[in-house]
Amino acid sequence: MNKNLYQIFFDRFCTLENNICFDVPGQKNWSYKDVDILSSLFVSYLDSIGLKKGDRIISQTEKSVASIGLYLACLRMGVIFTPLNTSYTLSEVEYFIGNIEPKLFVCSPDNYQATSPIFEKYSVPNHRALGSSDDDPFLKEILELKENNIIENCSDDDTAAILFTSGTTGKSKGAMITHGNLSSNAFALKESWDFTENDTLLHALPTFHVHGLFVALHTAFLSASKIIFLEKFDIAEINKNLKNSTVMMGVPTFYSRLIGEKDLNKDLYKRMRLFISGSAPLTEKTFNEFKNKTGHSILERYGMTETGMITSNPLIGDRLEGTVGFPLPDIKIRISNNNKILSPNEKGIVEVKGPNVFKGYWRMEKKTKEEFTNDGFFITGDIGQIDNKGRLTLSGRSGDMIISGGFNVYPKEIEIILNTIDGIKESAVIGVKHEDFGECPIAILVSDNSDNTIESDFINSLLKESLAKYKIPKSYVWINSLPTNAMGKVQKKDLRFKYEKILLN
Ligand code: MLC
Ligand code: AMP
Repeated sequence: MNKNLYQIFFDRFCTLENNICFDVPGQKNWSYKDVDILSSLFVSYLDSIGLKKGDRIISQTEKSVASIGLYLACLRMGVIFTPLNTSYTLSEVEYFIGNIEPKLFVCSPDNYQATSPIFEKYSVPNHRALGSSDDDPFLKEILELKENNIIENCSDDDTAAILFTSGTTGKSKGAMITHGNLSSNAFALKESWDFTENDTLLHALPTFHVHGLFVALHTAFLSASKIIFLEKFDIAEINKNLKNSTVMMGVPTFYSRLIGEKDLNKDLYKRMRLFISGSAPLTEKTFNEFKNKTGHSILERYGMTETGMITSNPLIGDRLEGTVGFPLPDIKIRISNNNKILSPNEKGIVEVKGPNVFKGYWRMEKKTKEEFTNDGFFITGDIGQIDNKGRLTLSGRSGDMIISGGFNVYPKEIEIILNTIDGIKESAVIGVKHEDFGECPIAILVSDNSDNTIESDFINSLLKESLAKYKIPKSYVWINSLPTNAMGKVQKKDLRFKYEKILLN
C-alpha cells in the first residue's frame, strides 16, 4: 500500500473534491480539486528540471496557496521539502543551503537577487522566485503546464521534510520527518479534535513551521475542511473571519492579543467550536481571561519539531489551565532523571516514543544517538510531571532555549556574534518575561573597557546583518562581570532571576 502522505490526503478528499479548500480573503477560492491540480502542475515543473524521489528542495517563500501547492507536489514525488523562516538573513540561509544541498531553491521575488550569490556559490542547479500574488510570473508559468498526476510510492519511513531546529552549540539541526510521522500525527489530531468536512479552520500562522504547516494544514486536509488562509495574524482580519470559522490554532500571543482588545465582541465567537494553543506555554492568566471574555476554554496541546504533537488536552472533558493534557493515540510519554524513570507527580525530563517521532537529524548520526535513550525514547529536553491519571504538566526546559512569540531563540547563536564585537568582553543571552511574546531574549554584557559601553542601536545593526529580527535582544544590560560557579560556568539562572521582569512595565 502506498504510504505517501499525499495519497492519504487524496483518498480522503477525493470524494469531497468540490469542497472549498482555501478561502484567501481578496482572492479566488480554491476547491480541493483545484489544489490537487495545482500540485500536479508543480509536479510537472519539478519533473521537468529532473527532480526525483529523495532529492531536496528549500523554500523560503511568503505564505500563499502556491507555496502550499509546491509543498504538496514534493510530497507527491517523494521529494524532501525544507521550508525556511522568511525572516532568516542571508547568512542564516547560506548555512541551510550548504547543509541541505538542494536541487532547487525557491525564494520570494524580493530576495531573488540577494540570494543569487549563495545559489551560485553552492552550485544549486535551480533557483526560482515565487510570490504570493495571483499574477506571480512563476505561478503563471506553472498554470500553463500539463498536469502530472503521479503519487510516488512511499513507505512510512521515507523522509517527507527536513525542518531545522537549533541546538545548544548554535548550529541548526535538520530534523528528518517521515511520511509515517506526518500521517500518524494527522490522524491522531483529526480524531482527538474531531475535525470534519464541516469545519472551517481560521489559519493565521506562518507555514514554515510544524504548527502552521503540519498541525493545522494536515488536520484540515485529512478532513476536507475549509481553510480561511490569512497572510498573517492581524486582529482586524481575525475579527472579520471568526464568525465564519469553527476552529482556530495559534500561539499564546494570538490569545493574549485578542483579550487585550478594548471592545472584544463576544458575538463574533459564537460559531467557533474550538480554540487551540501551542508552541509555547499558555499562561493561566490568558486561559482564564479568554474564558471569561469569550466563553471558550482554550485547548492547549504540546509538541515539537522532532515529534509533531505529543499531548493534548481533551476535546470533551476538562481542559486544565497550565497542563498540556494526555498523550495522543499510540504515543507513550514518561518522565526521567539521570536514566531513572520517575513515578507519577515527580518532576524530570519528558521522553516520548511513537510513530510520530522523527527518524534522526540530517547528516548528524552522533547527535541523533545522543538524543535517544537505549530503549528508543526521544529525550525532549522539556521538564514536566505526569499525574496519576496520565496528564502532563510542563514546568520548563533543561537547556536555555527561549521561546519568543512561538519562535525558538538559541542564546548561543547570539552570544557567538556578540562576543566578536569590539568593546564586548563577554555576553550572556537570557529569556525574560514579555507581555506580548511571553518571553524574549535580552543580553547581559561585560565591557572590555570599563569607561565605555557601546550604543544598543549599533549592536542591533551588527546583529541584524546575520540574525533574523525576532532573535535580536530586546534590551542590553551592562554589568562588571558575569556570575559564574566554581567551574567558571556562567550562572544564567541567577541572571534570569535578577532580570526576569526587566521588560515588563
Ligand atoms: C515578530 N517580532 C518578534 C516576533 N514576531 N519578536 C520576537 N518574537 C516574535 N515571535 C518582531 C518583528 O520583527 C517586529 O520587529 C516587532 O517584533 C513587532 O512585530 P509585530 O508586527 O508585532 O509582530 P507580528 O508580525 O504580529 O508577529 C507576532 C506573531 C508572530 C506572534 C504573530 O511572531 C507569529 O506568527 N508567531 C508564530 C510562530 C510559530 O508559528 N511558531 C510555531 C513553531 S512550531 P521590528 O524591529 O520591525 O519592530 C513549534 C512546535 C509546536 O513550536 O509545538 O507547535
Ligand atoms: P520547536 O523546536 O520549535 O518545535 O519547539 C518545541 C518546543 O516548544 C517544545 O520542546 C516545548 O519546549 C515548546 N512547546 C510546545 N508546545 C508547548 C506548550 N503547549 N507549552 C509549553 N511549551 C511548549
